[in-house]
Amino acid sequence: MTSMDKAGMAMAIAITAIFLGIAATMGATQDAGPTVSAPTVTKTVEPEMEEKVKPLKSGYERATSDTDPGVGHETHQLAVLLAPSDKVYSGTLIYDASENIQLVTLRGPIGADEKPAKTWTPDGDTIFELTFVDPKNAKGEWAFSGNALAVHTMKTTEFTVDYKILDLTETEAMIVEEETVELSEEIVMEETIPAMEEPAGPTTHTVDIPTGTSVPGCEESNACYLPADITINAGDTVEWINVDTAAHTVTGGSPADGPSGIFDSSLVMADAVYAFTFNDSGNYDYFCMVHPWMVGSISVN
Ligand SMILES: [Cu+2]
Repeated sequence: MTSMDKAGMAMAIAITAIFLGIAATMGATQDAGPTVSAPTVTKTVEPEMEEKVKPLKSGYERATSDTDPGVGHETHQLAVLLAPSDKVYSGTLIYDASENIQLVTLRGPIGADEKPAKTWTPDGDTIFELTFVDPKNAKGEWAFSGNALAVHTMKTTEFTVDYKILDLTETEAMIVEEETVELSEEIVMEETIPAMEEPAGPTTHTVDIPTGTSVPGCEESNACYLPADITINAGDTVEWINVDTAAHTVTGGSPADGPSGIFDSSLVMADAVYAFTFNDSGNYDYFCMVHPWMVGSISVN
């Protein structure tokens, strides 16, 4: 039992006692009949057991996280709720986790010519488009669509999530021309489900600072920031997540010309996040002051 439940129960008992007290008083003043004494309310205090595992509510399933198999996500935890499939799932996820979680869907594998804002790969070759929503809560619901569904934390410690999936549909992935139609239909469907979604206005884009970037090598595949080059709209925010164990910076400018002064994270420690909102359109190069081979760019429409 949570302390919340206990508080609620104590309050219910207190209210009942007050009510019975009033009833007894009224009975006494109205007909001066026999005094009704309120029954003694006894509450059995349950022994304080450390309930580490809460009971699973009916209709829910429980999943436990494991190390995120994604490249560059080794310090994260992931619980896969719907395993990657060639079918497109959609539905509403109801979740109740042991800590704040992020919500993830994958779409793919995608073609090499596609350049989505955020990707996830188990092996460096098979690339999925990643949709990553951080509602900053442990409990809620999410209307999702994708080839896989998972929940995630940026921690190394295991979490559990109780969940159920409402209105789950599975549709065959179609050839590319038809898939466009398929996806737009799903978007319409999602809009009819009131749920926590990324708002239609300015959005937040996530860029990882991957592990191992403190030694040269990532620049060969333009992977020192992931993705290194993204296009956003004016007013959007970019969040850089340092997935690496080393500290890095996100500094506007270039190693050749030095800092532009437009934005500078200063040192972003392991697992820390730096965010900057780009209000003006233009091209913004940036680099890491500590590791000058690390470069990226933000193109703001
Ligand atoms: Cu760096």
